[in-house]
Amino acid sequence: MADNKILGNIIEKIKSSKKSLVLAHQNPDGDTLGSMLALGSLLKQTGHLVDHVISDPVPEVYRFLPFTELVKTPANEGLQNDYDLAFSLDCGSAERLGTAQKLWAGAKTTINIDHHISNEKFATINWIEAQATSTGQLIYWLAKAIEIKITKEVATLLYTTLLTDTGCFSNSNTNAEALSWGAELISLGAEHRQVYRKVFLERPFRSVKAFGAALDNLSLMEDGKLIWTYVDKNIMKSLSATGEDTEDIADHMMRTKGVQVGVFLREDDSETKVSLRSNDQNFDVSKIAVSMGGGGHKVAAGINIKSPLSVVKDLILNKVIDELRKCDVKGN
Ligand SMILES: [Mn+2]
Repeated sequence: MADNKILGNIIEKIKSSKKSLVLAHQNPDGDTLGSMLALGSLLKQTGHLVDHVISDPVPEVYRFLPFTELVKTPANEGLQNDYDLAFSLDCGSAERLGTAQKLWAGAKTTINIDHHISNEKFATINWIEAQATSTGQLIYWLAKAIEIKITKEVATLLYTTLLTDTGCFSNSNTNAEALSWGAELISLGAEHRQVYRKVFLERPFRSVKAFGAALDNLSLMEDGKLIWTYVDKNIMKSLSATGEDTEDIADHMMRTKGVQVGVFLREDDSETKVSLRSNDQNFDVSKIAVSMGGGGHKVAAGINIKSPLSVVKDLILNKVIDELRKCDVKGN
């Protein structure tokens, strides 16, 4: 459960303030976005004037969510930097706020709400709950504690944070508490079928076609332990596809039975984006990514390399094969 002392401080600040800024992280995902929009709505119910700001535009798959039309970029001329409170949602560090950092730093009080244990505690008040399923769960606890009615729209936003951070109730965040919280949100009117369809199923035609191209190019190496594929710049151009259109490919190819590591390459005019995946906790793809100037987690990492696909392909596959063979020698 929530840290009641910190939660009490936040509620006190909300009650004694009038103007708030709510911020999500760069390249927003369902948790940061859902938490930020839900908090914005709750603050408005308490009488606050609220600005919603993100460094990057809202991804197309999330534009069906309530209140996304309120989101502005930091360059928006209507923003006056005179906030009583600035809230950062689901960001591990101030850098994750991107170009919104200036607005954040200008607020009288900054409040950092997150569930990542690695959070850098960069605010006046830091509310970090590592056991929470999503940052959205902290917003739910806040709404309960401050006794604000959770509307159907807020329930839908919070359900989105839950569904995305549990990988549709499938990853290690999925437990009895996550499911019972989901049940509460549905009883509060969360549009659960729409969230699932929009975020996880429905894609533009160009995205489905790019997916097809990637499936067509799939190859196995190293006795089926390594899988890799690509979408080159000609295909991307002919489909008018963007990076968002190829986001599902890396995870999808990892469904292949027997596969330990996966590499997905997407080429554009100036660079090649590498996505690495691992099905094996002992094979840490973030190490490979970091060694080549990228970053990420054990099981999912990425690198952007300013070279054409033909060059990056050999570079990355050789590196992964090296690591796989080392891993085999160690007996993993
Ligand atoms: Mn999260």
